[in-house]
Amino acid sequence: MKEALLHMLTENEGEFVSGQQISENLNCSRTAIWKHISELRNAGYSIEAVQKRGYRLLTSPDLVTAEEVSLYTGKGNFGKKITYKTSVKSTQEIAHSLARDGAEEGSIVLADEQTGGRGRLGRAWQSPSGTGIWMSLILRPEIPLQKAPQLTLLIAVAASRAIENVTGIEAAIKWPNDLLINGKKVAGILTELQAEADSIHSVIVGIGMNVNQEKKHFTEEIAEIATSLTIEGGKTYKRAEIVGAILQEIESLYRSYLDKGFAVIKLLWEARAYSLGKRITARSVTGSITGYAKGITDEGVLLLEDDNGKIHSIYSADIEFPSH
Ligand code: BTX
Repeated sequence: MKEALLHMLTENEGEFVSGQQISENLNCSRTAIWKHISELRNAGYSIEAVQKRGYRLLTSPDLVTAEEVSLYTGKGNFGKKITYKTSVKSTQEIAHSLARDGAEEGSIVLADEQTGGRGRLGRAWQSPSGTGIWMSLILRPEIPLQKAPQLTLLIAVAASRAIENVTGIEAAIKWPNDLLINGKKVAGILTELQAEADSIHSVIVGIGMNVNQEKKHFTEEIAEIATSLTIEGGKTYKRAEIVGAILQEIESLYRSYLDKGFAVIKLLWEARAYSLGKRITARSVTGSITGYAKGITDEGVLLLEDDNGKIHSIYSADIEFPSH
């Protein structure tokens, strides 16, 4: 109801919508409307109320609540089910539990703040309140287990396209899961599976994106390596709009991927790849290899040629750029 009311006010932003129109459209009493208007105002929406004219939305806050995000999700199915929390340890945990309980594909979990946001290999992901997008998306692809890494690349392409659509800024992809602007990390992707033997029950895709942070918001630990859309674009952005764009891009690439396979995604990925052709060091738990990044395989595996001309397949690693 609150969501439908916000939709009406947003569609007519700057114009008055009469109480009668609202109560007819939403089939509710004047008292109920007033209650929801008060709630929206408390959440930061500036809504003018004038007798005999009705309600007019003047400005809306930068929120990633279900009602705000639903304004931007378009006609697709992704983002139809939104779980929003003000503060959580990690949206991944909630999404895992929803997926185990049978949540449908395209359901998302969003939080304004994460107190224990996680990256790969148990690393921490800084997710302060009011600044970024901290989101987990549930997918249920019918693909073999070994193809799951392709999804990380697909998500990276989709997130990079979404950034470009909304802000005009180009973000490059550093294999496998970082989005970089001017060499600094603006977003990270964490793909986790619920699977058994060789079948996937669900894929929980975690996306962390720095949107409105200023340099001073980053801790010393990441100040030199991290950036945000605001730092790069010189203005603030509506997080909900970017969430909507990410979901629409993911859904369209995902449908094409399930239909036609990885080839198209691979081309799109390569066009945005930051590390291809560069000298890199791939560091993993088993050791590190330095050489030239030659490309990715149809499975999404990184190919690295060492100084003896030997090609290594890298399934999982952190990529660094050696200074010599
Ligand atoms: P990653 O392991 O590739 O990156 C983690 C590393 O990135 C950290 O060790 C730190 O150096 C750096 N880092 C930490 N926070 C930030 C930040 N805000 N911006 C830039 N660099 C940072 C990347 O893992 C995957 C991150 C996924 C995060 C999402 S948020 C929603 C979902 N919930 C959750 O707990 N994780 C995912």
